[in-house]
Amino acid sequence: MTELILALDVTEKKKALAIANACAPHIDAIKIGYPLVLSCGLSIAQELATTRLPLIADFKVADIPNTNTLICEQVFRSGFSAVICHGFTGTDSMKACITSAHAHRGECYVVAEMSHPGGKAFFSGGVAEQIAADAMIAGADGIIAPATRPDRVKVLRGVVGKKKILSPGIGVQGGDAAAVASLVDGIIVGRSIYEAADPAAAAQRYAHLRHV
Ligand code: NUP
Repeated sequence: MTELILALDVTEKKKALAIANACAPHIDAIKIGYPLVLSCGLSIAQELATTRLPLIADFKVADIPNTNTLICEQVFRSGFSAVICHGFTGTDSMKACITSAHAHRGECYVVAEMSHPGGKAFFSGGVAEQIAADAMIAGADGIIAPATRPDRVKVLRGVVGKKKILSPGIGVQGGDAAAVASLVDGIIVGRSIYEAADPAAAAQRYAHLRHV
């Protein structure tokens, strides 16, 4: 089953809560990043608890192990159920996030390759494969791989096997949800839903991909 994950990158609390609640019946999780947390605070996680959906903290944590632990402890104490970290920092830094996640019965996803055009500059030449392999060794629950490059998702699937792949880059970034949904465990959609005139209807339009 492929989950539909809403990337809630809006910065106005009222709007964020309204969109989340309207979309909730059609989605499986909400991903929150710096835009919303920096404008509303970590307490937004508690306010979104009414949706009863898992909340993923997309902080792309990328520091030394001790700092990563301190960051992740705040994330999980705030009510998030998963965190996204970077992998180029090495297995010790990744492990700090993974250990913190698992101590809180949460999950940790590692960015293997980014979806934007510039993502090709450094996440190339075998780097993404190595990050994905290291993430598996470190015990990550899954990776982030680009919906904008389904061929790369297929390659990275070969590295992570049955572990989860969550995939952003659909819609505004050019990725085709239908082309990638069957390859991954979760599609991440932001602007195509939250910028729509009717976000709930937009989410519903992706909902048929939830069970492919
Ligand atoms: O490689 C990545 N690409 C990406 O777009 C890794 C990410 N975490 N994201 C995030 O996914 C990005 O920060 C945004 O929150 C979401 C995609 O949003 P949109 O392009 O659908 O609006």
